Amino acid sequence: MCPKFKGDSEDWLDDEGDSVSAKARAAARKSSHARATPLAPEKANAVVAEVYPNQCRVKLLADDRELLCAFRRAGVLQKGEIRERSPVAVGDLVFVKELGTRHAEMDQGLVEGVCARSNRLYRPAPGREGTQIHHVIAANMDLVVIVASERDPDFSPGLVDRFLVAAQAARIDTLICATKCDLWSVDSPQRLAPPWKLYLELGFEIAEVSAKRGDGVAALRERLKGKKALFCGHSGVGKTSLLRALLGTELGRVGEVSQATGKGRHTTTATVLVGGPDGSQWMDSPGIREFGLADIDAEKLAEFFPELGRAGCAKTGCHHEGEEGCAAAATPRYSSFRRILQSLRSGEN
Ligand SMILES: Nc1nc2c(ncn2[C@@H]2O[C@H](COP(=O)(O)OP(=O)(O)O)[C@@H](O)[C@H]2O)c(=O)[nH]1
Ligand SMILES: [Mg+2]
Ligand SMILES: [Zn+2]
Repeated sequence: MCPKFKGDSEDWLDDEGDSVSAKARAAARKSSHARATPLAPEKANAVVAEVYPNQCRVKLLADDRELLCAFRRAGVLQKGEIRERSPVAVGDLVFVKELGTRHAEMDQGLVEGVCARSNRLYRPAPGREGTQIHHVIAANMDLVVIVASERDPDFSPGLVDRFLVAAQAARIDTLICATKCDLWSVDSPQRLAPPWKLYLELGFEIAEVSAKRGDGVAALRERLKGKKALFCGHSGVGKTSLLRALLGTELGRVGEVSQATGKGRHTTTATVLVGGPDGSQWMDSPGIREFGLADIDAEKLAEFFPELGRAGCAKTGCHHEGEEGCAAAATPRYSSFRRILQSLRSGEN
């Protein structure tokens, strides 16, 4: 038996054919939603490495072998009010069956079930007919590596704070990676300079690296060993270069596999699990502008900015929202806080 590998639709549910009425499709979707039950994580035999329309590439946990898989509908549809754009996301643990056939130079398989996740990060995306769907960037992470450069491109504090809030809200550890340190002036100890000084003082972990010169790469490799880590940040900050430096030559394979399936484009527009030593699962992502913060209650946002509370006005019941005499207004991340708060209130997320 060979799975049907279908076209280029962005939405895997779009493949149901025009002859079926919209009503019937909706009913089918509803009933299949009700059927799906996530598997226990110990049932997994593979991890999702890359997602294409209607299929995905997985790595078998036993021997790292890769399979190109289609989805068994009943096995992958998940419960939930907001649909996800794909039936699986990179980092998902899955149970797959090998089919004993080959396509585009890869052995084929079928995803029969998806395991319950420990966490996920997603981006809200527009669905059909004005609905909202979730585009899951990655699932099951131990660590979010927030990659940022001081210049080329310039440091973007708002983006780093957004990533920090989203990861902390999803209860995932964070590491800020200060890249391109070869561009810093040799004479000044830049580690203690802004913007890094601020984050160090707030208690965040910072790794200083240069993919180009190799500074900090061995220490970072050690820190990330065995971890499921998502690399994220503004495009151009050096995520892919850093992963290449951490992995040596292994990263070259990513593009090749994608070309084989005719989906080369996707390596730059979606997350890819690139592997790593000793069972590490390192994931490269495209330049993500934001993670979904929709699950965060606006009233609770200040918890992710503990320095606001420490500024001295909280005792008086101040919400740090522009009140007269608010001491928190002088803290460095105050404008980030206000901007994120505003976007939560306006429902932009
Ligand atoms: N000077 C310097 N340039 C770097 C370094 N790392 C990456 N770059 C350059 O920054 C640009 C963007 O790198 P890339 O890895 O594609 O960034 P990504 O978009 O975050 O994946 C490329 O031109 C790289 O050569 C570094 O450590 N030092
Ligand atoms: Mg990149
Ligand atoms: Zn205040």
